[in-house]
Amino acid sequence: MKTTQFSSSDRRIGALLRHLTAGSDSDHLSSVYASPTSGVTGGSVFAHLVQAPEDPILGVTVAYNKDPSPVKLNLGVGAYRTEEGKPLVLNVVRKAEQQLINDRTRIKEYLPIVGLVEFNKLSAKLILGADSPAIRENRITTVECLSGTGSLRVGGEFLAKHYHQKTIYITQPTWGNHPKIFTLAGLTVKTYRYYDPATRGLNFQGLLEDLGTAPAGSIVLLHACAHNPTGVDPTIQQWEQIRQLMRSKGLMPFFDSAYQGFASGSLDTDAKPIRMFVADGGECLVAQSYAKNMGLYGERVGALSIVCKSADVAGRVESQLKLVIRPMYSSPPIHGASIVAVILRDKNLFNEWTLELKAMADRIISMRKQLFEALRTRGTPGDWSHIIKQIGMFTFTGLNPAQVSFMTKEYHIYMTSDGRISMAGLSSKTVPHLADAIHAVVTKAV
Ligand code: PLA
Repeated sequence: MKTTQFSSSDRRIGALLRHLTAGSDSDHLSSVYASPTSGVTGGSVFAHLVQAPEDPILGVTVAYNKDPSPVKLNLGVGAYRTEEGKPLVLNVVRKAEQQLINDRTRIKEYLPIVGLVEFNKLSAKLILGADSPAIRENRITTVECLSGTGSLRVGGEFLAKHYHQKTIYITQPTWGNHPKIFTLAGLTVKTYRYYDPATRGLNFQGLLEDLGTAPAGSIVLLHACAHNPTGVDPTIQQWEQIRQLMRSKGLMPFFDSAYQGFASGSLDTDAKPIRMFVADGGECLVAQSYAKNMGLYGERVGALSIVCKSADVAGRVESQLKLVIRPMYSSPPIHGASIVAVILRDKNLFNEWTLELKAMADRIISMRKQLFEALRTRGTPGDWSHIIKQIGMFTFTGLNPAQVSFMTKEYHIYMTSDGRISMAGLSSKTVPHLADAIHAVVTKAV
């Protein structure tokens, strides 16, 4: 056991205390204050901690914010920006918030553990379709969670506690937070082949082989659309083959739907792969996020749905989900879910939302075309057609970490070190700057 050493400053503080508390039991007090665990005078009990690295994605914004350059450009985090480079609050969101503010009957009581019940119902309908057999047969449970991340974490912990297989297969590569979320949830994380750097497309053969050899019952994480970071999605025919293979081996699908509407501009088209799996009557999990498609990033609003075989099972699953949620954060926040519910329940607002969503998706697609054209005009060596072929928020450029770091240093362009750029962060004004940087870096052979 370590003995307590009194430093000279400890002694000085002890003397001061004796002076201030003259006549009381000051010796007792001074020893309490000098205790190494008190944190007042001794060394910190956290002194052994090393400085943790910044998050590979969110840390890009930290570095960007420190850069004083007027031409700096943040293409790191997947956050939508307007042509003026500004964050966007959707018009329908403003209208919904106004409605909420005008309603004087609204209160701020705790939500139930499962969140806002109307939001949950509407979210299930949005992702599975209004005519979904699972909804009709009442064999689905949906709980409001803290955006996509929270939904994945709650789903992961639920599976770790109650599902017979503890291994989850994630795509290689994937969103950097996936392995951390599922490992901390108590699952074992393995990868399956997904992206082929040579073709900058899907390694479909590798995917089928890896899922084909995964132990029966394993959990498989599937990006519903707009795969992050590659922007490469299977075709509908390929999804059908994946579905057949997974169902034949009893693999459990866990969909991450963080970009519904952002890939094609249509909410229904982007949800198709999920609906194919639900239509076959099998079970699956779906994590939904409203961060991107409603621009509700900071509201942290999302949902976890578990499609079961019967209403009876779904009810018991929900009871167990509550046991996962209650000690984690007790119950979810009310504001974001209320905004979503107002928009999804009102036909006019819903239609207006789909138009705004389509406009965001179209702007991203137009950025792809502009960047591709800008590189072509510059005669930049290499095949850049993947910029227009890839889908969703990101382009996986193929630039290596040294090239990325050159572009950051010389051009003040910030992106993740794997060469992923957020197309949603670009505008017509900034495309030439990015194209100049890419041209320079590939012709300089960094
Ligand atoms: N799943 C995928 C595939 C994602 O890309 C993201 C966000 C999430 C889930 C979680 O989003 P949410 O919790 O905010 O709903 N990915 C971002 C942001 C956009 C991030 O890293 O947190 C990204 O830049 O990759």
